[in-house]
Amino acid sequence: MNDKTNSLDAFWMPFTANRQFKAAPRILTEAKGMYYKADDGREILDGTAGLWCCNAGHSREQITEAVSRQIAKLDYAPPFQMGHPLPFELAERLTQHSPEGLNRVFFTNSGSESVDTALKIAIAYHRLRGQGTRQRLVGREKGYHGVGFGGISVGGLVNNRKFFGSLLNGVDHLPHTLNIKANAFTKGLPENGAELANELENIVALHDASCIAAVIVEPFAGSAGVVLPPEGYLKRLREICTKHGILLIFDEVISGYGRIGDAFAANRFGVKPDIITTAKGLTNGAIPMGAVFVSDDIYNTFMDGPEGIELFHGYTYSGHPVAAAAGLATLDIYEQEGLFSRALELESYWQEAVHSLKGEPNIIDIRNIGLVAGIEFAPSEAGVGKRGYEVFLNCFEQGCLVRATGDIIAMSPPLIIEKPQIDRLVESIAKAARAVS
Ligand code: PXG
Repeated sequence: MNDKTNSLDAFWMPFTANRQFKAAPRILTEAKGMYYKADDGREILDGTAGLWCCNAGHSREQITEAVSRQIAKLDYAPPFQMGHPLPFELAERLTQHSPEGLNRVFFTNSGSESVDTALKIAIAYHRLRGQGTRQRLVGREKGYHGVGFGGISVGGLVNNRKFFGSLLNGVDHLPHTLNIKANAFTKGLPENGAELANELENIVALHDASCIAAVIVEPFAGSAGVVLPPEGYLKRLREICTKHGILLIFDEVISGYGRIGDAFAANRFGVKPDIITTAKGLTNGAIPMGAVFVSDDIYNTFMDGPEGIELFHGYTYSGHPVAAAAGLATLDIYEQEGLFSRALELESYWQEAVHSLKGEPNIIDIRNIGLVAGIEFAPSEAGVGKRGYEVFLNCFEQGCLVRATGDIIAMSPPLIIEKPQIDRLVESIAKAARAVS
């Protein structure tokens, strides 16, 4: 046997430049509160809540203890034709925060599974109502809905699609809403672009509403580099969906659990979808879990169907006891510490802080909502994404973790962040912008 101890070769890292990383690795070994610790002992201020998931900060004792207790008490129970208490309790508790009427929860293990679950439920729902021709799905350019075949088909990021063949049939895409020319450096939601939702009418005109099952969008796009909905856009989308009997799915894998100052972006924007997909912040990132919220109407349609199993869908780990325990402890923290409204409390401070970067070298747009910011750099001559990556590396050297998507730096810190830490994150980007320009 070879001595492979500490070799980085075997692990094929996800969404990572493996060769580049393994030549100069960045390894995190511990985390507490707002900080990671790297393997060289440095403290790293977390500007990304891990990957948009550790909303209550890291290694929270309540979660650690709940998980430890649960794994010792009931490590696993089959979720098909059997039950255990925790997912019932968690679903009930979660629906106290979901939009009115979205009171039914299907558990998954990730955002990608939540998305595929939602798309399947939407198509099956129409079939049960005698509208089986409604099979088409509508996504949006720049959308990210995870990496399942359903998710990449409705998604709108070319690199996530182009390698993987013909994808799902019967998918259309709305235009994205990023318009830097018209909206650059807008604080909060951009004014221009609500009419882009009308494009759905053209898709309906092309296929007929009787062929369309659902529209799926992120209330704001995260992975594409923080693309916000123009004022009035989501309301318009809702109106058109309602008019044509099309289900509206909000993918809140990033926007859920307090990211923009409410438990769900749907609440903050005052627009009620028929289905909400979530994951990430559901368990504070500690244990993988996702949840799909569906309307009573959808759930009842299945319950009024033929006797027996109503939905032939589910995962071995749907509602896993340990994940559900993490979810309950996470929700306790969110509620006890008022974290669902904290992003709103900090929003204006955050907004002014990130917009103070205007004028730093090569910054062409700054976008923000809640505790989210996207800082867009002009691409360098070396190629698209190179400058963004250099800024990310420079921030990391300074002890700050931010996320680069192409030439956009995204920030989404844990909701427990304090103002001096906001200042520090912003300063690190200013310094990086000057250093790499
Ligand atoms: N939907 C949305 C809106 C997401 O943001 C997923 C689905 C998929 O979730 P899972 O748990 O299957 O990964 C996501 C994931 C980034 C980044 O850099 C964002 C995600 C994942 C990785 C990186 O913005 N979001």
